[in-house]
Amino acid sequence: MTRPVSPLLPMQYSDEVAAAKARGAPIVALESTIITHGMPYPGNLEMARSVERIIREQGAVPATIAVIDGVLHIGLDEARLEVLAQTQGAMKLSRADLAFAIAERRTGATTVAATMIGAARAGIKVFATGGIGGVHRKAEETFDISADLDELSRTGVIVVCAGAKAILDIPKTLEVLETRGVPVVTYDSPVFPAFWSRDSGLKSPLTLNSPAAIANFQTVRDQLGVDGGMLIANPVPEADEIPREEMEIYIARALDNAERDEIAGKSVTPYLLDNLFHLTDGRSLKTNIALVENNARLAAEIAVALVD
Ligand code: PSU
Ligand code: MN
Repeated sequence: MTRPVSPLLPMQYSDEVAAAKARGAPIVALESTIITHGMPYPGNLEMARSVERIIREQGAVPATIAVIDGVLHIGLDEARLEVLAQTQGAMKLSRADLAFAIAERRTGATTVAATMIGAARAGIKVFATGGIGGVHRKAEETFDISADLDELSRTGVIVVCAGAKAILDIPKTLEVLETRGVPVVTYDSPVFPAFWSRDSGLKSPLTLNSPAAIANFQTVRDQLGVDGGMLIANPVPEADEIPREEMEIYIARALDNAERDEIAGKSVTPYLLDNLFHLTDGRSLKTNIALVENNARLAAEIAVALVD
């Protein structure tokens, strides 16, 4: 059972999220592109279920966001989550086409950018994911810069990730975030993490050591009238890390394959993620799941701190 929200926008809260909203409980948004385009089945479903459980264990409520048959869902029940995890051919939605999918009654998964739009529309302030999109390597030729970065600059949601994958140009990604006025805060470490690895080799612009300090930083931004999102980078736990030098070999191969296959536009990120999954014999998936779980925990702690 879900409840319609607006007579105009086809948007539905899950019962659990509707109840959390009514009592002012902390809520954590989750994206769905990571489920449909980021990981293969059944690992994707396993991951989606476990992050939801972790968020509940921390005293917050999970809200996985997706468009199903033209309805923007804020929170998916178990049956819908299971169907989505096995859906072939779901659209990959960003700012440009989120409304298109709703208007045309399509089914699509939300990227970081589209999830931020849905979360903001639903009044959700914190969102957990794995890695954000960014400036691709050779962007000076391809102009391939993820709409996630623009969204972070304009939409007031705190996004917890594990840094950026080295399939991207991480220095350029950080430069764009700085230019657009997006705070980049690494949790409990002075170095910016690179998804599977704790160290990208780059210093983090900002560092904070507790969920309360992150919540307080956001409160002061609000008081100052500085709008837009903020990026929290949460390094993968040491036990689950894959060293940077090791990943770099696979990444180089995946990038070569993408060039050979002339992959461009929206397909680039999913292509590279799938390639890396196969190149590492699925080993990257274990790390991927561990870091999303780690981010879900921190995001829930921040959401709890924000309502305290
Ligand atoms: N990076 C990852 N894993 C992902 C994605 C990015 O390490 O699953 C997904 C996210 O949904 C992100 C999107 O918002 O890819 C970015 O796609 P693009 O580069 O096309 O903007
Ligand atoms: Mn792109």
